[in-house]
Amino acid sequence: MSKVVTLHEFIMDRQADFPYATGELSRLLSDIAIASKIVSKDVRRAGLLENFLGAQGNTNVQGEEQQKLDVIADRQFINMFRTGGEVCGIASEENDDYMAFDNETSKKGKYVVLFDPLDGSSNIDVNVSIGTIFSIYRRKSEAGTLANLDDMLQKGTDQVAAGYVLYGSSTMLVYTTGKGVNGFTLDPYIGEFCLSHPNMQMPESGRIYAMNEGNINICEEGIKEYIQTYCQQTLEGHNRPYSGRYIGSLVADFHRNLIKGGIYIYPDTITDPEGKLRLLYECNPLAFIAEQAGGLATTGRKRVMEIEPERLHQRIPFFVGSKKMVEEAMSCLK
Ligand code: AHM
Ligand code: MG
Repeated sequence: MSKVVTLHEFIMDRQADFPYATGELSRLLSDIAIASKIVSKDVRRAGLLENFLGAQGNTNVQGEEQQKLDVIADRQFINMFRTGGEVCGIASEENDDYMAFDNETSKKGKYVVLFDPLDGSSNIDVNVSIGTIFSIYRRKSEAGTLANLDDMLQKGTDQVAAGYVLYGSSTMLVYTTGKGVNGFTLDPYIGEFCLSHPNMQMPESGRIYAMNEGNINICEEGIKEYIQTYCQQTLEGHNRPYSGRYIGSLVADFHRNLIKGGIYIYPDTITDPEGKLRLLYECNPLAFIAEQAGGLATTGRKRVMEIEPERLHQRIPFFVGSKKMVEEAMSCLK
């Protein structure tokens, strides 16, 4: 039997990859793991607890209805970041503006975190996989001062680390620091994330496409062309063996495609001319992981990680997954 490697051990071992590391990033990743264990516990028991399921009764800055668990997860992560000492400020999909932590320890923190506390909100109440997505940057402002907007609006290529936690049939944490992608499964009996998916590689091509096809008539023609030409069966035969699989939780659709090969598409539409997904909280972190695993992430025209962000809640069209499939989809766009 091979030795069990816990996330904590793994993070400590990998710290040696960065000769000047002071341990702060390691501590931050460990804090994220702890917060996500608490959120995982809440997600697992939500149906049994009062005030955990259903709508919170207000909308977020993007006009979307917040769920109670969105808010619970958001508070849990913010609390961890505020008290951890490594983070000087955060921006979350659930909050209108970024937060600069004003306690003296946090002001010295080197990092900012941008995150979506609970992705796949529409699946919370129906016991379908949801997740947390996070992205870590080194601050640009001087240590000891308050974090500012420029710290938050950095390009994806500046990410120091990124990852997600999937609250699925098991809870998994997948992350990268730019040296490959590794996945850890939460062992509920010992309460530890253990290395289960070392050095994850996204297959170069796959057989799964994920898109909300209810939007097909309000997308540009190239999307329809891609789906019809590359993904769907023809009457004549079974020459295009793709399967449509759309969970409606980006993090779960992405995770499946990372393992099995596939493409996820959320293009711009007539009703959402910029697309739906958020550059900073969803697209950049998953783009970093996709690229580190050999996949691609584009807007259909441009590499996601090279976009210069203009606004915190900026949305973009998103094509992510197996390299060959994303290239095929892009070739259909004029
Ligand atoms: P959320 O962060 O509010 O949950 O929104 C993002 C989600 C993605 O997880 C998912 O892929 C997509 O929105 C689903 O949108 P739609 O219902 O329009 O297909
Ligand atoms: Mg989301």
